[in-house]
Amino acid sequence: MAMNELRTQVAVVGGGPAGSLLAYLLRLEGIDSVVIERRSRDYVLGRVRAGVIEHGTAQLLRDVGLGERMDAEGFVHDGVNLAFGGSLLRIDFRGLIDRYVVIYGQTQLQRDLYDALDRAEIPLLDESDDVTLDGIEGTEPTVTFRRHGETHTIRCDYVAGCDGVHGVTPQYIPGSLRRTYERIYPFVWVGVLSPTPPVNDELIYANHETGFALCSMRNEHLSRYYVQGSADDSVDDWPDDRFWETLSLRLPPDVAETLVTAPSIDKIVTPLRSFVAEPMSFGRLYLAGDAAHIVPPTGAKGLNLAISDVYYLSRALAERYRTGSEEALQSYSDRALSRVWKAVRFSWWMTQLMHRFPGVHDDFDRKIQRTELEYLAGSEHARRAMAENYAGMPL
Ligand code: FAS
Ligand code: PHB
Repeated sequence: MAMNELRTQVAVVGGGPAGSLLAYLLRLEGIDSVVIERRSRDYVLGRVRAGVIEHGTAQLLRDVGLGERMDAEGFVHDGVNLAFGGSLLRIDFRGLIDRYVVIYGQTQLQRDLYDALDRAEIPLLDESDDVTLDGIEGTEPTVTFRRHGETHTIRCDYVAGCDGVHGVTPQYIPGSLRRTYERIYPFVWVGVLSPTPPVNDELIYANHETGFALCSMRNEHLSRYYVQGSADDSVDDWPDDRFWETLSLRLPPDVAETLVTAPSIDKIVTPLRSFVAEPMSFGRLYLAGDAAHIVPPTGAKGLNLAISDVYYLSRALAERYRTGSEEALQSYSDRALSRVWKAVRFSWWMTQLMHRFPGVHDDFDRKIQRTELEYLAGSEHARRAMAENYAGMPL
């Protein structure tokens, strides 16, 4: 591809799940795009992040031809478990609302997405730095960036800001228009990937007096575990021994006794916060995914929201190119935010329900937490509400 001066219909900044899926969905609509990614392809493919694909998201991926490896390698889960008071409470998605989730790592999905871009010959310009936008209030915005020592400019009709939590595109929404909403949680998640069989065949979210824990997995030989840590913790504060001891303490005894441990093969410390920036569009710039909103991973929503955003955006762009109407583009932000806020609420609710809030929660708060869990245990309606949020609200 002759570089320096490029022309495409949609310039996509960011080659994570949002950007790469958007480019692929646009191609299915006959719309050309170019993906500009700061990191190397291998770096992006090496990131270990989310693990839960919502019912509707899984169906969307199948509908657009991206479900084959997910269905071959992913695990359909009909429910999830909450651990408190030494036992498990199962939330039965299938029995309550006839839905399920698929356990399939974001790492694997990202691989599928990059393979799809390659098959469709959609340019993924990785290792692109210093991205700047211009002309987003006009009809031919540009994206300028440096790649392999040269400066390039892409002229386009629209720019999609899919550059995540540290992205540059959100700054092109004028501060006078931008409203942000944030909640920072006073703790972190310490995440471990271990070459061990999962302790349970479904996920376990544990509320314990010493803190939260989560048991997830990637396959029958690879487990993904998290424990709540202090807000100022770093990976160095969590040697494997401490991690396994804390996880084991926070699980019901009959579960903990079957826990298989091994040296971790990946370890991260990730802060938890809720963040939404409105609006998600300005001029010819449209934001999607973490570039516009962040949720604590407690509700397993971050990846799924990135996918629903680009589903709406791709359909709005398709309508524009098919009919000339910009109506769907004009309502994109409101439509995406309506679903975003429902996921933000649920992620906040799950986080409030399952964690200890040092220096914030008092005895009253802890009694409310326990009562909420016991209400779930005693009310099918309450479990149905949780099931429909966890398995995913309709697209
Ligand atoms: P991403 O951040 O995935 O992708 C943005 C891309 O843009 C990145 O590849 C980045 O390199 C690139 N980029 C950034 N700035 C750029 C620039 N200036 N120019 C070009 N490219 C640029 N979600 C869950 O549901 N469960 C989890 O357990 C979970 N764990 C997470 C752990 C971590 C450490 C992080 C950061 C996120 C986690 N998430 C989790 C959320 C995560 O899955 C996101 O929701 C998901 O990756 C969102 O996808 P994108 O919006 O594409 O953003
Ligand atoms: C994961 O498997 O990484 C995972 C699962 C559920 C969550 C968060 C992360 O809520």
